Amino acid sequence: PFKGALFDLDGVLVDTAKYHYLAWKQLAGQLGFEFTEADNERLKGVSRMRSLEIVLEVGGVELSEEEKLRLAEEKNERYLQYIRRMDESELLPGAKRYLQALRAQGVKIALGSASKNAAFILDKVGIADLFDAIVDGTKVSRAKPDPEVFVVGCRELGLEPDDCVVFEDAEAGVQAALAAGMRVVGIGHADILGAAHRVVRGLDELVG
Ligand code: G16
Ligand code: MG
Repeated sequence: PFKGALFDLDGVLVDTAKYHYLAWKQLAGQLGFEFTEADNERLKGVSRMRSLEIVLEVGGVELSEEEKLRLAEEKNERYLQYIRRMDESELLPGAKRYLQALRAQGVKIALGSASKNAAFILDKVGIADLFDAIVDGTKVSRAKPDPEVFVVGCRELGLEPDDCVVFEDAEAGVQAALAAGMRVVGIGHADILGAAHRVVRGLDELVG
């Protein structure tokens, strides 16, 4: 019933949130404050620079623009140390099978992620070749809940918004998809993703 599927990365296809968390926590430690897993929830789906601002806000730290750029770079270096070790075993349950099933049905597939490391991660976990288009933080500048990432993804697939379904784990991502005029499947809990047309616990619920 749909021609295009747009997937968020972190929280839908892989759990990179745990590596973002470790990298941010180390950075906070270096600046002399605690950064908890509850604080980390605020970073999901949020861009790298905006994430840094939230982390600094948690620690009550104020820095110059130049210092912030340096710390964001440092965090990314730490994050990449975890990402370089990723392999297919880190795909979330059902992710690869669902992508393959959609392709077999002729559905076009795009990535719609805020991450600047998205293409590298898809490659590491061995699913890059299942995508017809990759739209990530290197291609778009407006963060979710702005619909830009999904609007561009849909256009790159050569489709219209009402041909597309978005798979998202973050509330801001669900809002972005709705603002783009698309149907949305929330991945996670209905208490957070209630605005989605349907909510499942994971992609494994969608494959037989
Ligand atoms: C992901 C994560 C965010 C992260 C962002 C940018 O978004 O959920 O926590 O800050 O990417 O990542 P990077 O520092 O690699 O550019 P998404 O949209 O894939 O859920
Ligand atoms: Mg996500």
